[in-house]
Amino acid sequence: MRDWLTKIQTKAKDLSEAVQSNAVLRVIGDRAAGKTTYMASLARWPNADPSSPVQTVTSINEEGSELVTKAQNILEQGLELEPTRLDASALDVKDYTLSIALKGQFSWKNSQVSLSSQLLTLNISCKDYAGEFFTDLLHQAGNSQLEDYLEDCLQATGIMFLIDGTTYRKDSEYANGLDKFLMAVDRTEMIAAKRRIALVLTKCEQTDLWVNRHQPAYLASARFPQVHRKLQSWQQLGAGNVDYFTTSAFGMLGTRFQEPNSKQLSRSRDGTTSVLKDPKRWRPFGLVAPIYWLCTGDRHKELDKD
Ligand SMILES: Nc1nc2c(ncn2[C@@H]2O[C@H](COP(=O)(O)OP(=O)(O)OP(=O)(O)O)[C@@H](O)[C@H]2O)c(=O)[nH]1
Ligand SMILES: [Mg+2]
Repeated sequence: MRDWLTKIQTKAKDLSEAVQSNAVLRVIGDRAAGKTTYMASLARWPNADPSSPVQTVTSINEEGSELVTKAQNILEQGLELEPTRLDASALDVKDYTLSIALKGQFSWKNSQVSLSSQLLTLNISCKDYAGEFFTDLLHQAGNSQLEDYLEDCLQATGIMFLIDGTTYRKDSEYANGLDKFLMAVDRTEMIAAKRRIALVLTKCEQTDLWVNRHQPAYLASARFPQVHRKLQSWQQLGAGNVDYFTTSAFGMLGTRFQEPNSKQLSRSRDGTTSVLKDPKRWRPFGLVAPIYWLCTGDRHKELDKD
């Protein structure tokens, strides 16, 4: 018995020496792709599922706390966040610092406690640009504000490229924007070896996306073939790594018969705008999987099941 207790205590000590992984991220994407809503939902982390590998999401700086307040005062009141403004200089863009704690996993083997994965904390600082930054890439060259943004973006080790999954008609526009972005990325040598780009399809509680949410690479290649091709060839050139994810900041309602927890305000070529249908039962999915991959380079099986 004593022996057994000592083993547990030693493991608990190992656990307290948690592994930390830090990353500097940037979120890019078209107007209304869902970038700010994604960040606000992550910071708020509403109605956490007790079986989720995520233990807590904590705001570390004031900007992060402001996001939580926005989630409570706007999203949870059934309203939309306002579009992010481009007037700030790249250095003044809000930098949200969050800490995401993942649970360690125990397993029992031959009456010994072993840790299959250690407690891990992902510390991220993440800037969420206005969508105009991305659309301007398409139309303007040599604009000094745009150059500043690009320069700032390249300080990051990880880029999250968010696309509203319902905007498949804009595939070629996105591919062009991405082309310009990747050209700028390739111009710099900085930390190139470690650069990762996560393509994240948002609003995947929409039925047509929801059915394929567990095949993100397939969904990206089917819906956004030009974007997918561009990213794949960038990866093949050895310039960096790419992976694909599906998410919804709003999530689903119900357990057996599920329906989107979103009330549509508009749907057009430019995408879908919505608000939460039932804010009390708000539970997003797929928010942490891309961040985990951007931080570690590995996919997290449990987070992918979300
Ligand atoms: N259905 C649905 N709508 C969403 C989701 N996430 C965001 N939206 C809606 O998409 C619209 C745009 O969301 P924002 O988060 O403001 O988009 P953004 O990318 O920050 O846009 P800019 O700041 O203008 O670049 C709003 O109507 C949101 O409520 C989601 O997961 N599902
Ligand atoms: Mg925004």
